[in-house]
Amino acid sequence: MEKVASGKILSGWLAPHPPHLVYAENPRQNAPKSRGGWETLRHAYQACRTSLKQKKPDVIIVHSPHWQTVVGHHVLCVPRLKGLSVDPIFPHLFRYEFDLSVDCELSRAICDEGIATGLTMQKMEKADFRVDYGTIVTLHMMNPDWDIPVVGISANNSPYFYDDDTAQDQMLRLGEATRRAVEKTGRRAVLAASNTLSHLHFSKEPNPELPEDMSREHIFSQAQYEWDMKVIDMLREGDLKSYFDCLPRYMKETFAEVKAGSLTWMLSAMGMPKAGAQFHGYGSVIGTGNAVMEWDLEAKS
Ligand code: 2X7
Ligand code: FE2
Repeated sequence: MEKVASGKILSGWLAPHPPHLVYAENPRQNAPKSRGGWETLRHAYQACRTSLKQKKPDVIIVHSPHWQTVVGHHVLCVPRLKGLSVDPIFPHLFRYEFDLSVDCELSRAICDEGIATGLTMQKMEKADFRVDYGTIVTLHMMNPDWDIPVVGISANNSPYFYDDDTAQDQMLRLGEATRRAVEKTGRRAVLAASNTLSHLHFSKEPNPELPEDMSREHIFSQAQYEWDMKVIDMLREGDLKSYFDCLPRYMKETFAEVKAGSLTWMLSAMGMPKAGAQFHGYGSVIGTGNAVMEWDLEAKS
């Protein structure tokens, strides 16, 4: 896809990936079947589906915590990827036949821009690569028609062995590199930060006979719930300073999955928007806290 006009990021979504959401929806691609469940989150994703139909972006770019890479940030760079993706913890809920188109020109541009800013970057060019469930669940929940090309970016774990600040700083730079790549390639892009919020969870399924038993689903602790509400409020108000100030404590006290960097990457790519995010829904999945939220960069303030 060759374009010369300056591209832009149209919107960004906090788009969590518990495999339970796909399981509950019973799409043809997923082998396990359910009686439903987790409706508040699934209904929240409906807003994203409607928005994508209206905006018709050229590409969705997703950063996933479950594609973990040790040496640098990797970017999917195979035009068509097909195969079976299985959640290693919840194989009884998620065995999904994926078939996705990758915008490789944009992938290459993100790699080049990342390298130019001093990041270690790698193009993932293995034709039979098995795409992680985080990438797939987020993309399925956003666009079950799979009719928009995608770019997937990995979560580089190594900086965290050094410290959280270094890791988050890399995500800020990766976000800026992503924005420059979108602009230079002329793409109209939608971003997805594939992150759960608070992430302490039950170590056993409350009802193994019926994983979708909603009478047994609840947040892990009141403290975790209060943290999530505080963070959601900051994001709704566009108070990113307070958010980044409390991020180290939030990550430590709730094991928040934003530690993987997806949300930091997305906020940076969007230029740290002053306008608040729109909140579409919150729900717990096996005790974790999950919110679907939207930054519509085209909305009139
Ligand atoms: O990866 C996940 C997650 N982030 C949250 C909840 C349940 C399962 O998987
Ligand atoms: Fe996760």
